[in-house]
Amino acid sequence: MSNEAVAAHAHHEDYLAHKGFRSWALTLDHKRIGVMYLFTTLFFFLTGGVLALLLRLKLLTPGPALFTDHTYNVLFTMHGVMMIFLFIIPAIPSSLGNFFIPLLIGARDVAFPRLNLLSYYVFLAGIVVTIGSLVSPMDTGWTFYTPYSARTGAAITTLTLGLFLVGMSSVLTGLNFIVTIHTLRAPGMSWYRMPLFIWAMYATSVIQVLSTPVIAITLLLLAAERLFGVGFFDPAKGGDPLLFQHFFWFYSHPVVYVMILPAMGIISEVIPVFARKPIFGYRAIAYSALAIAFIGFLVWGHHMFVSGMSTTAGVIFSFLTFFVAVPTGVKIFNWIATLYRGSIALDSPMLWALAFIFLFIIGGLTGLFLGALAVDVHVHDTYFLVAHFHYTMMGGTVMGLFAGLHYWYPKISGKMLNERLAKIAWCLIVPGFNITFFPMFILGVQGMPRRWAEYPEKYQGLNTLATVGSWILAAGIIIMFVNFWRSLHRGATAPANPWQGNTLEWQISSPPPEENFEVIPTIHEWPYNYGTDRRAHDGEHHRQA
Ligand code: HEM
Ligand SMILES: [Cu+2]
Repeated sequence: MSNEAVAAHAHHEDYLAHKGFRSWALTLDHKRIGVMYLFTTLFFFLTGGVLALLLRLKLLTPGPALFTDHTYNVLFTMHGVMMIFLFIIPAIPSSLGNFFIPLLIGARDVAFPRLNLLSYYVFLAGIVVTIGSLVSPMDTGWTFYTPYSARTGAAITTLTLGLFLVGMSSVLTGLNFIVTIHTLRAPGMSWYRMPLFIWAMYATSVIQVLSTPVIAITLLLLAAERLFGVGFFDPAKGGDPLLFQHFFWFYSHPVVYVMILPAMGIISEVIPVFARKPIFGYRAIAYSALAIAFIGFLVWGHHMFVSGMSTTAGVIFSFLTFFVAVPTGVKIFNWIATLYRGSIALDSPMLWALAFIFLFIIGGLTGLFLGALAVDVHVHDTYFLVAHFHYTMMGGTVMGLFAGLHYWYPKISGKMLNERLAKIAWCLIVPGFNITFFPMFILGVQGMPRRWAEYPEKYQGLNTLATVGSWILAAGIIIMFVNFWRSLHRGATAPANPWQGNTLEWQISSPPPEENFEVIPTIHEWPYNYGTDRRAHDGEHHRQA
């Protein structure tokens, strides 16, 4: 479009202006599709959370209570399946990624808007089929290990089809993002001028595209085994159960980085804005995302130390696992170096970013314990693992998501959140989280196995503490969602740039216009020049960027 044509189009409305079901259901606007993903994934966060509270309620006391052991198995499986496949894997990429990738690179939409909408409907179809498998609910845990999963009467075949569709949606979205980032960056936005959230989403998309087909095929093989009795994994039929675990973790380990990298991307955006300092070590942060994505493909065997894999393989996987810690440590070091001597504003997005750093350090370091072959043999399948993955997934990814939601809420909704409510929620969630999950490290070292519906008396104290913690955590989450909801109607009108950010999304109105940019901006510098006079230092920026 010529500039005049854009100007003629200039009085366009914001992207929320059109109302009505059809305008949403048939939209090709990446922002609306992002919002639809946001509602869908947050719905499963809350539903999975209710299941978690039920699990914890049952574990309040050691003996039989509330429901049967089989029901407990079904509940933790559903909790895991919902949290992993329907919430945490898609949450940040498909909602905030969809909404913000085009805005941050100065594009009017993603490369393939129709494919984007299709991805959403494939995701929905996958959800419907997955939930449909509840007619005969699965009790295998979210990892569906064979041979049990090949034999159980639960509706595993239905579930595999559902997750196959969810995975397909994820591949389509990943492809769309990769092409978008390659082809639609605004003029002047070289790779080293891209915001770090884009680098993170790029690395994430690569993992999604390369690893998801592996789980898709694994699920198909499992379905074929159940439907036609082919012996891939069941030793009774000549199959190999270890093969299933190799396939499963070849996907599922890289996927933990699909969960965490986007959150790290958000943290890299929030910290420089609220510390008013240029991000420290931009290139190191950017490359470490790619390094994490790459090394992530080499370490799947650390989930299988006690599976009967050879000792040599165990030692090699253990050794390689420690390499992932290096780029992760680089990122954490750089965030802390950015904070150092910054002029720090403790607005809610920053509070969530700090919670992320604190909790993720605990999650990451305990991951090294688990990666050490000898230690893992002791704590394998105990509550130590449960504590570790909740610290990384909830303490890491979910806190990163909360940081992103508080940071970008004004842009998405056009309204400001209530800061007081946001802080009250933070003051409940962060301690509540620690009270819930820290005792589990101790329980694990003491030897309490995971997935037990009942436990010996000696574990009661810490279990009761954890359950009480889950109530505090839940109270905080309810307050946070009340804030999200209330601010939609009652929040103050958001200015274009409430946090004085330099990235492109803040240079347009809140909520953004339908076409994002009236004129596609030309980029002259990287977006992290905080605390300096932008124009006076222009020459320097060019060298930095
Ligand atoms: C309110 C917060 C939460 C509480 C109280 C909670 C509690 C629990 C409990 C009691 C279990 C069963 C542990 C076992 O016996 O192995 C569990 C398992 C699990 N949780 Fe959570 N959880 C919460 C949030 C999350 C989140 C946010 C995620 C990921 C995004 C998550 C992912 C998982 C997974 C993957 C399992 C393993 C399920 C399985 O063993 O098949 N949880 N959780
Ligand atoms: Cu792993």
